[in-house]
Amino acid sequence: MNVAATGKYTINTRVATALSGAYHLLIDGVNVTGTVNVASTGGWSVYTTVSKNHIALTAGSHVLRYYHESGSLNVNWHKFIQEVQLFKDCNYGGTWSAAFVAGTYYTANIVAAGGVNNDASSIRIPAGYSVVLYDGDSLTGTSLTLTADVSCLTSLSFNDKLSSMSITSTSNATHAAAQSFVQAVETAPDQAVTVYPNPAKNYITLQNVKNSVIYIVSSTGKQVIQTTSAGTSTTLNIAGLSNGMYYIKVVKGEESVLKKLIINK
Ligand SMILES: [Ca+2]
Repeated sequence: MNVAATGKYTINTRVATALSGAYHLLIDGVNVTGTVNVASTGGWSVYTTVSKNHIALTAGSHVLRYYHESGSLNVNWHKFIQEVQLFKDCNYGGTWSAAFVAGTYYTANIVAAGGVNNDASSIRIPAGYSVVLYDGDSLTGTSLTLTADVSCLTSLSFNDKLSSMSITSTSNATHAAAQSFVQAVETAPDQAVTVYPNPAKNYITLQNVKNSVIYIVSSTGKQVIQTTSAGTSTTLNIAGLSNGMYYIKVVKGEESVLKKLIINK
């Protein structure tokens, strides 16, 4: 994946399971989420969003890996949302910084997040947020509304004054820039063809594949299965395939859909 801007990120992962499962995410080989346990969501296509906050990412190219620990999960997509970040010094530096998702933060909350009262001098505000700073605790006193980065709060007469703040996410759409850089990692969420379970062990079921040709290709590009489905749904035996990442290509007429498949036995 390509990270547009250095910062702290919330990673939202869309998952569904009729059973339960556990996974973690690795970035450049480092487990950044810890074990994430998912209880039954009520069905293989009943999706819920799991959020992991304050993941540090630097600008540039990184390798994101999904590691399936146990159970069975359908994983639909990962979405990265950059968080608001306070810094001790101007120009986003200093001996402390603290990251925040949308919400209300009194002095105690800012301190709990790693910040210091009356000490912030710069703030990162990604597109899609509105932040109101207050010089008193509990959203009191002089306030300042911001919607973009400020490299030095001295310029707005708010240096070393912040004691509480309110962060509002103004639009999911404006987080698209953060989301777009992972679109190659997972398949699009709304394609009609569905595959479950995914990650899988010995069998997978594909739905909405009437009159389609189905190919399974290894991550190195080797075709390992080819079959034709006459019915709307088909179940394939994949017991002979070893663990790893595969692509499922479903071709119907002139349309084709590519889905990622993880095999983990
Ligand atoms: Ca300061």
